[in-house]
Amino acid sequence: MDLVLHHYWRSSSSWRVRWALEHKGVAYRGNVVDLLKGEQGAAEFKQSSPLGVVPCLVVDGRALTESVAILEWLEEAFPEKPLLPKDPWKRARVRQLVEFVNAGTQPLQNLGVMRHHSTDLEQQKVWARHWIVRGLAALEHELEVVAAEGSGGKFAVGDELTWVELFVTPQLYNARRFSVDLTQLPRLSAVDAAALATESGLASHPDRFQPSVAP
Ligand SMILES: N[C@@H](CCC(=O)N[C@@H](CS)C(=O)NCC(=O)O)C(=O)O
Repeated sequence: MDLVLHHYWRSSSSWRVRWALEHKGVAYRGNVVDLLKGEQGAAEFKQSSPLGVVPCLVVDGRALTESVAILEWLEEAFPEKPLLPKDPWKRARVRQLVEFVNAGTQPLQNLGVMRHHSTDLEQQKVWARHWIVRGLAALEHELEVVAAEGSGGKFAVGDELTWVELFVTPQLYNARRFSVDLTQLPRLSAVDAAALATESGLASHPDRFQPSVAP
């Protein structure tokens, strides 16, 4: 199977997919789409990713976008080292927390949305911070609910890495870029620390793909 991942080093949605591929030990070739240069808007790239966003995983010539759909496919095509718990209720919790980031936070602070909101860089940051603070507060609250019902553990849901960390840690990485105060988020911070201590978390980290340090 031939896998090509179109991604960008600092894109949080790209990190989710790099992380899942690393965790499962699935080999892929990477292709950088430079978001700051506007390469995501190129007509050729939009044939594969009509919204002009990364990530885009091309599987034997077939392009798949949307990180949740990609992670679902990876889970089914490569069931070894699962990133979803077995228990149906815990799986539902994972999907719920993922959507807090995927639908409720990241789309509101995406590059294209920030630029549409304002051309002023400071105004863009104020906008992004607002939605990130809102999303992270909701996540922190819900992690408490998950722990209280007995679904918690070393990671957000249970003692194994799940999709939650693949969404939460990149979102916290964004939060730091936008100077969001994380001191009131102890549960999220603990989940983040545990996630960043995993091999796959480090191997897929944006720092490793930064153009100046990338091999
Ligand atoms: N829901 C999409 C989000 C993709 C997305 O927003 N990607 C961002 C980077 S994290 C992007 O490519 N932005 C380019 C732009 O806004 O111009 C997914 O989960 O894959």
